Amino acid sequence: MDTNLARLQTITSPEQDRFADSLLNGLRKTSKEIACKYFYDEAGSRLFDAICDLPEYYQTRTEMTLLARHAVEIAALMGDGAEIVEFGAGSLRKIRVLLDAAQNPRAYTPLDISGDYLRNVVRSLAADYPALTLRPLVGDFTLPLEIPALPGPVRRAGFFPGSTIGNFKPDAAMALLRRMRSTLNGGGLLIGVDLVKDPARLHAAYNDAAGITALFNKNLLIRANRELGADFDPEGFAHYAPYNAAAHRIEMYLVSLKRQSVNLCGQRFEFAQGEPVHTEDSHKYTIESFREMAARAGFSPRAVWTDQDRLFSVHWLESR
Ligand code: AVI
Repeated sequence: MDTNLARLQTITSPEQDRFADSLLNGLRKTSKEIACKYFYDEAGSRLFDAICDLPEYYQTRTEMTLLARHAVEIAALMGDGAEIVEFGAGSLRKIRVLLDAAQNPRAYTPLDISGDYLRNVVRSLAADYPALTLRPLVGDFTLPLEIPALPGPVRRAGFFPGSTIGNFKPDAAMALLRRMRSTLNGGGLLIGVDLVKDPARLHAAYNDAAGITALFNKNLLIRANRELGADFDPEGFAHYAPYNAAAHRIEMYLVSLKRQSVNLCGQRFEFAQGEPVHTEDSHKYTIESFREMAARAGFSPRAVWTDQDRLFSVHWLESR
């Protein structure tokens, strides 16, 4: 038992919605949809880690390089003795480079929707950083959440890497930034944002040759079968992820390959041949368009770092 590792705590929101309700509602719509936050059960989180290592998926390695290159400057902006709060912690790979540079961090508080996955990844972090207080929280950061305060006045620094902000429609992204700002209590936010670029490059990143993104997409159906007793045939759906240039976003779908019906929680859903089920949007920004949105959400955009090819950006936003 690592003494620096607090017990996994679940913080729920009154608005908590369940996979079953969300899926039933989404499949009842005229244009069927499944919310992308349900990608991340344990298997989905592992598939996402595999996506991050794909040659076509430039985001993760580009962001890692930016974080490593600017870690000292970032640590200074976060400040001495800050509590670092990571929203949607995932594999915790990126935080290590910041923790190595951080100035006496008071605590590291990773928040993730997948409790099983978080439990495993925080263990190895606790062993590698024995002097660091770790407070893993299971919760859905897309909903209003109260993060328990540490004793004493502690400045919070938020960390939201990976361009997860892109998975929200612009209005929802702005609302999320506003909520993060209030969670951070006056502290700043370090956020990774994928940039608008050559559509061919974007298309390749979401249609990898090894088919891992397709497995990640279809895992939603496998999860529904396992957790909710549904009878989706994952082979009866195709992964489809075009780039919508006018809306600056990748759109991801599962397209029914045949006319079929699926049973879910005592209800039957019909799928026409060729019918799409929308599963994800991944919006891309320019540096300017993202800074404008952050400003409208109540942040003062300060430093921004990008790579030579302008593939990805990392922003430091101060609370106003
Ligand atoms: C988590 N999120 C930022 C990823 C993205 O690129 O939008 C999820 C993903 N979907 C397919 N590949 C990766």
